[in-house]
Amino acid sequence: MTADQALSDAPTTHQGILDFVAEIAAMTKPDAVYWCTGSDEEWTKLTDALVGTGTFTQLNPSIKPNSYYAASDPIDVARVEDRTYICSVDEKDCGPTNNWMAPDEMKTLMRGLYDGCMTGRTMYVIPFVMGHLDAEKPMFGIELTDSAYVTASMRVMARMGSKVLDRMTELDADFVQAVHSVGHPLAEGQADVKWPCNDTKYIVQFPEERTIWSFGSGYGGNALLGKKCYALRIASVMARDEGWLAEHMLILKLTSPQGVTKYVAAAFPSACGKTNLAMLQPTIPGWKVETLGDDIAWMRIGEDGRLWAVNPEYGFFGVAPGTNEHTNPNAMRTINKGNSVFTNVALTEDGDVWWEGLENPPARATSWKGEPWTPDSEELSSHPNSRYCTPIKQCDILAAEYDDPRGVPIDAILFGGRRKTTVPLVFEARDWTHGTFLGATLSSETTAAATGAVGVVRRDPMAMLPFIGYNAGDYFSHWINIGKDNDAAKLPKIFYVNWFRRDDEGGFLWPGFGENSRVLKWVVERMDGQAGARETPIGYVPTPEALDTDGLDMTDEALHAALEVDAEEWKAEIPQIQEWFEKFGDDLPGVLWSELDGLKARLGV
Ligand code: SAT
Ligand code: MN
Repeated sequence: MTADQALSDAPTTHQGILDFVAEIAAMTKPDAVYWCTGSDEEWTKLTDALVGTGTFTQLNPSIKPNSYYAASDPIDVARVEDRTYICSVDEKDCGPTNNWMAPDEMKTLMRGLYDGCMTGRTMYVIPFVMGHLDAEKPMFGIELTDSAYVTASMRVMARMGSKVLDRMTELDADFVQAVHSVGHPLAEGQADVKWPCNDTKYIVQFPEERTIWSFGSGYGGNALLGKKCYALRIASVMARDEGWLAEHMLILKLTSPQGVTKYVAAAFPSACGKTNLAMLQPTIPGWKVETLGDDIAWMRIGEDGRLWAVNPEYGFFGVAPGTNEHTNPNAMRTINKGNSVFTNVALTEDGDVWWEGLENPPARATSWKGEPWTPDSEELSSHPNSRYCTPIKQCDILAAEYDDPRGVPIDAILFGGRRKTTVPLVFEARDWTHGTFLGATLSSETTAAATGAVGVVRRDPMAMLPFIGYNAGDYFSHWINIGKDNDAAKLPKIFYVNWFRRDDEGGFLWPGFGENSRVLKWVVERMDGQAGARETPIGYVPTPEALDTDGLDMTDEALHAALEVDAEEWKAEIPQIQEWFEKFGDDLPGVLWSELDGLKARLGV
């Protein structure tokens, strides 16, 4: 496709955008180029087309208005971490936790894959902004994709369309270049498949160029490039360079019965209940939670010295299985309003969706694999990483501050993982550096959000292991420096939580979900110097009396077990942490070794 053909409808004079579109169109050779406006008519056209190709099934409008069901190819259900690369100029900048290839080598390889890869398809040009369009420095991107599914999903997940493009043109703005192809060209007359993708997949970040090249997958985190690729991997590099933080964190607002408001950010690995915590419905009387975000927080030190957070996204991309009226009533209300896309769940006979853990199993349904399913079936109806994609504005408990480009000042940061043993329900770090140590050594059992074995304990620093766009050792230093360069008293207090500790029979010790409000209450009271805690080798753990257990159906024994710090279990962690730190060689900040020495000394090893 010539530049003239690619740009014939271009609604912008921004030379950088025009050059980008012309270059990628020349390489990928789509049949047509379409500039997205973000309008309702466009959504209708896209979704109609997706129904036409069989990718989408429209759900029953009287149950879920304007909503669609999709089932992916079974080889394309999650992020592919082994196919994800940070192609920094210098290999050292990618660090020991990422895959690396020299940028030129990767570009040569991918140009081979991209050559003609959009033949028979339309290339959609999606102008988007992560965060607010009227932010002091709006964070723009252009995603070029040959997937209508991705285009429709991007409209839910990010602010996009004509308004964004006009502003980019007006400002002659810099932007992140994001290229995506499903890698499934269509020869003349060749019929499309429901879920085009390719056995070969590459999810590649070029951090210095602020560029993303993705190939072969249509799945969320691999294909909606504003999300993990931009707002975490590329943004973490920008944040390092500019002195802020791009983190895998939810943001919530907590109001006490006395009307005192606190803002909490919390990092958990994918599929560990972040969305549920973000929209938690407290079980303790008088407390109120409002949400600002469920996945990503961009945090900057404000003029007042506090750490201010915004959610750069515009929608929720939540794990469906396990979501129900008990675990997340607010998510249920949000998705029931419609305007949503459901992927890899089950489709019921009345045109609704269902997944494991949802109330009222249907007598019959079609599984995510397209097979007949009944409650007696041995196979799951839904993939464990099946997702709903729904507009954040539909959430009844969205905090009004969501619309404030300055964001909210964070009072507490929680780090959490999924651990059957060792880690108590909650404890407080001694200070920012100790909190950074807790984040840097965060561990969790793996989940279905990424391909690979499930249930294996791995270190997942700040829940950012798959998302740090540079050397993780330098990332830890960056965290330490935020503490050093700012007034510690104004920075958030750091806590560590574990909702997933088990008893000897394998049952969960803590009921979780809405009851987690009791832990949030302790956190808030702790910050105000009111809540009791005992000092342990790992930090400050609530005394059983300090935790509000009024009306909670839990034995004293279970409560003690949930809060226990077992020195032997922690001693067993030490060699694992040591081994983890050794990976980073000289790049690991020395103060983290000192923190480990401190822990060892307190444990008496
Ligand atoms: O990577 S996704 O954004 O698709 C989901 C997740 O892992 O949080
Ligand atoms: Mn996530």
